[in-house]
Parts: sequence; structure tokens; C-alpha cells
Amino acid sequence: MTVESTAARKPRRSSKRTSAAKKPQNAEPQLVQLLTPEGERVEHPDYAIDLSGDELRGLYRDMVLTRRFDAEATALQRQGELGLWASLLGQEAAQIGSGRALRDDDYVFPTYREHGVAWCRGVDPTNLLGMFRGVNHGGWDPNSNNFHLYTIVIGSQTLHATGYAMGVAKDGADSAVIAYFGDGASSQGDVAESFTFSAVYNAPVVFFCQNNQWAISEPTEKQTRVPLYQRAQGYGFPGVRVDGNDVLACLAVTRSALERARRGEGPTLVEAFTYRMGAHTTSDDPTKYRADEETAAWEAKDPILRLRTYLEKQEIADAAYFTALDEESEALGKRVREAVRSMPDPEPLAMFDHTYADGNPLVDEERAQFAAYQASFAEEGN
Ligand SMILES: Cc1ncc(C[n+]2csc(CCOP(=O)(O)OP(=O)(O)O)c2C)c(N)n1
Ligand SMILES: [Mg+2]
Repeated sequence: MTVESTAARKPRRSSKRTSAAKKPQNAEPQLVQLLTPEGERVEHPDYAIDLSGDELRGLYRDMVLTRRFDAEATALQRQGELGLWASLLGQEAAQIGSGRALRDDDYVFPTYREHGVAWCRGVDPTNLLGMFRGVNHGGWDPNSNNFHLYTIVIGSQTLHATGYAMGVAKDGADSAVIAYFGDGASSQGDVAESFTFSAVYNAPVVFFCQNNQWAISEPTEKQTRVPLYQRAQGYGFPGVRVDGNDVLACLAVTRSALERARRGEGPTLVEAFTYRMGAHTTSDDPTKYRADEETAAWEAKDPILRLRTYLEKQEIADAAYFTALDEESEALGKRVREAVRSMPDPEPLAMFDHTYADGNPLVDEERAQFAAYQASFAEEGN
């Protein structure tokens, strides 16, 4: 398989000192692919996959509904109903493929963009929105679906995942753990520490890096001089780059890494080579730092379109299937809109709850100060 090269970036000023760092040294790494951007099925010697029509249609449905939910959330932010939204547009295959590789008893540590993985875990999508509306700190019970709360502190969840996986091994369980993180997070010390600990303790964890080419406005070239998956070698565990826009390849590669973890053979780094089609968040304007040609080149590799082409060509799904799915998508959009608009505002003092399970004098003091501050408005009004 050949590599997908990133299209030309907007020209940047560079000095001689930094120009050597611009391109990764190995510019042609292997990329596991099972479905080409044109929707052709191809084989890979290490990653076979044989899915039924139902399973293929299921993956397609997951991706379409996730994209529809994501579009609705972006619209709700624009309407002032959410404070912020981090879109997963373009990353549906990476998330649905890896998410559907998981067993119920596996445990997931996401970042803030894993809406597709949350969908696969059975977290109600409306529950993802409370934090982005500012009405709660999370919105779901992590242990109900083995899906941890979203983590904004970049890279920190890889340490949580590693510690959790070390615990799983100590318990003698055969479940696995997966940590999601981004290309930018790969530069964090927390990620380096989690690689070291998981390797040394042979922890049953899969590090799933969605290399979506950007960390806000910083391109991957600013994070690494080698392809990210090759970093694993230095820690003593395997790394593999998968076409992150190919849901079949993401499923096969993640499944294999999880099985390896379950066999007690330790961690794997999966680099899903994909693209953030939208802005970093609704607070960002990517036209300021990346070229339109780059975005257009990745549009041609759209994860949903390629699976649709395959389903149509192979007659695995017919027009009635796609029409029914469109209707289901619209119904989901409506349900999400209504749920967000009817979310009750919390009591302001509730933000001090849940910081500590059994209370804490400092938090009590802060709560009292804030209560007095709030009361001062009532006095002013008198
Ligand atoms: C420790 C820490 N440093 C900085 C930030 C600010 N920040 C939020 S998102 C982000 C970029 C992350 O990029 P990447 O890991 O590639 O993930 P992506 O957003 O592309 O999914 C940064 C620097 C943060 N949240 N936490
Ligand atoms: Mg990124």
C-alpha cells in the first residue's frame, strides 16, 4: 500500500535553522487499507476481515448518524444553544471502526472529540451535549458504558488508561483498554510516560492516535520528525499506521491490537491517518492557517462516501435503505435539538458538588464565598 501524502500547505515563512524539521524523515510509511477512496475492496496480508451485509450496513449507519449528530451540534452552537462544539467531521471511520472493535467489557478513555466512539458505546448522544452547553461537568456515568468522561487536558487520559490497564492485568481480567488522543497530544510528556509505563508493565492498552493532521493551527510536521506510529518502536511495542478514513481497516487493525492486549502481549500504538475536515472547535477559523486545496484533497477520501460506493456497487444496500437512513438521521437531529433546548439550567452552587466525594474545607469556603457573591446581586436589586 502506498502512503497518502498531505497536500500543499499554505506557504509559511521558514528559516534555514527550521527547514530541516519540515518533513518527517521517513516520508513513505506503510498504510493499512482495506477499502480505497474509490470504494474498491483490497486485501492486506496481515489484516483480513469478512463482514456480513448486516455488519457493513451497520458500520455505514453508525457513521451517517454520527455525522448527522455532529452537524446538529455545530448548528446548535451557532444558534447559541451550546457554548462550544468540537466536531468530528472527517474522523467517522477512525472512530466507528475502532469503536466497533471493542467488547462491552473493554474500557475507553476518550478526548473531547470521540462522539463516534461514544455512539458505539451506547452513550446517548444528547448526554454529550450538557458539558458543551455548560450545564454539567460530563453528563454520563462512565461505568455504565465503560466510557470515561471527556478529557480536555491534552494527553492526560493516556496515563489514566495505562493505570487502569495495569489494574485490569493485576485483576487477571481478559478485557482491554483503549486510549484516544491526537497528533498534537503525542508531543505531551503524559503520553511519553504512558508509553513507558504500559510497555514496562505489559499493560493491556491500545493507544489510538487520530492523526487528523492538525493540533488547532499546528501541523503534524511541528510534532514529529518520524511518522507517529514509528515512535512505538523506541518504547518496545508495535506501531501501525492505518488509513483512518477506511472504516474496515480501522476495525481490523484495532481488533487485532485489542486481541494482542488480551493475550497479555502488551500495548500497541495505532496511528489512524485521517483529517479534521472542520474547524478545531466552533471557536476556530481554519481558513486562517490551512489551504483550501488541502481540505479539497481530503474531501475526495471521505470515509462515508467510499463505503457508500462499495455498498451500492456490491448491491449490499439499496435505495430504500438509504432513504430510511436519511429519515432516521433527521429524526435524530430533531431529538437532539429538542433535548438540548429543554436542558434545565443547574443551580449555580451545584458546580461545587462532585469535586470531592465527601466534601472538602477549601471547596466549602469557595462555595460560601460564591453564595455571598450571588446574594450581593439580590441586595443591589433591593
Ligand atoms: C495540557 C493542555 N495543553 C493545551 C491545551 C489546549 N489545547 C486544546 S486542544 C489542543 C490541540 C490538540 O490537538 P490534537 O492532540 O492533535 O487533537 P485534535 O484537537 O486535533 O483532535 C490544545 C493545544 C489543553 N487543552 N491541554
Ligand atoms: Mg490533531
